[in-house]
Amino acid sequence: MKFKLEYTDNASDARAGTITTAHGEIKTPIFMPVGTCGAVKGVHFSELREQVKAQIILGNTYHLYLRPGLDILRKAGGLHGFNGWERPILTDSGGFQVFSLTGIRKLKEEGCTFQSHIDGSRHIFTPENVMDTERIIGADIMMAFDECAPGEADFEYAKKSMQMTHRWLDRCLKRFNETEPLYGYEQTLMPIVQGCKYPELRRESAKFIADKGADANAIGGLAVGEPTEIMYEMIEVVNEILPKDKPRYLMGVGTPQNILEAIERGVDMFDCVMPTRNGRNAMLFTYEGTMNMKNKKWEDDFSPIDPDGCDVDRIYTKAYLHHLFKAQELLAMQIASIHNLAFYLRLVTDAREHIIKGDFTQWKNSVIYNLGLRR
Ligand code: PRF
Repeated sequence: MKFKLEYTDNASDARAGTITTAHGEIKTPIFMPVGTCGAVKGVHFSELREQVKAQIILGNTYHLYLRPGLDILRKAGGLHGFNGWERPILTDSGGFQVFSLTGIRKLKEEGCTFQSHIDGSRHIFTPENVMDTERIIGADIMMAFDECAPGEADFEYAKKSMQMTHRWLDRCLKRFNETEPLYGYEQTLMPIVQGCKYPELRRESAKFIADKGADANAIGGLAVGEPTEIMYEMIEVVNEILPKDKPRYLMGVGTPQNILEAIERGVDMFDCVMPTRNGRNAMLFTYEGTMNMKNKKWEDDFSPIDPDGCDVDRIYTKAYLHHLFKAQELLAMQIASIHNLAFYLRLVTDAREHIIKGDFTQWKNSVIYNLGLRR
């Protein structure tokens, strides 16, 4: 994987660049739709390509390992072969899902034992077997196996957890370097900075990660319940240390506001379930803030969802979408998911254009103002 840093903003740390992978280019800043089980919920790949204009999607090691399982994935030629998505894929390592989805789990130096949320069966994830699994899934970008400590973790817990994530990273790197891609194209391993809300730990972690010289670096352990201002401060502390010539990925973030603030602080890549999950709950994101499509006020609003938006935004009216949600039609969730993902991609594409044009901060401030208008 290569990264070309093309523009840096004069007034902030915002940057625009191009990542090149075996499955094509990604223009940054970028938002990556979440396709946990190998599918972006409610959205066909044709819609992801043509309307959303997604350049890369996410898969999840935890979910794909449990179902369909490694035998099927290997036989299919990896996730690309299985689901037919031809563009880049990134896999999260399960380092977050094991901790957030499984009730009973045991964390040890060796790895993490857990019970499947599907059938209760017992499994263990170690840095080594997670690397092997991510090789089998065959994503262009494989995330390291980490512990995402709870937002409220005290300093001692946070420190021990971060140190273990660092030891796990060394084991991930060793296994990654000892193994080959299975399907004939290059994969890259992305390490993850941890350290909770403690600047001292964040600095230590960022130095440790930067020293590994990876092609790209991630910031984990944020947006887990800490105040937003603390999250922004941690991003600043970490980005001060992470190399400027490598992409930076803020995991699991966030609202349109969060994404713009993080871009301003030098983050290049994002993912979040919010556009699809909230979309399925009738919430639409727009440049004027959010809209609840179940609200009666849309009942007789026959204007398009967004005259400047993607196909679904121009084809369907607000009144019709309101009706579909009321009638619990599946199409409601599909339209809202496509709209929201297209909006998120438009947000990062617009951010990129303004970084290139040189007026990012000004644009960002006016967008943040407008995002707060409706509610
Ligand atoms: N680690 C991993 N995946 C993640 C996170 C993390 O810390 C987060 C935290 N926001 C989201 N997804 N592996």
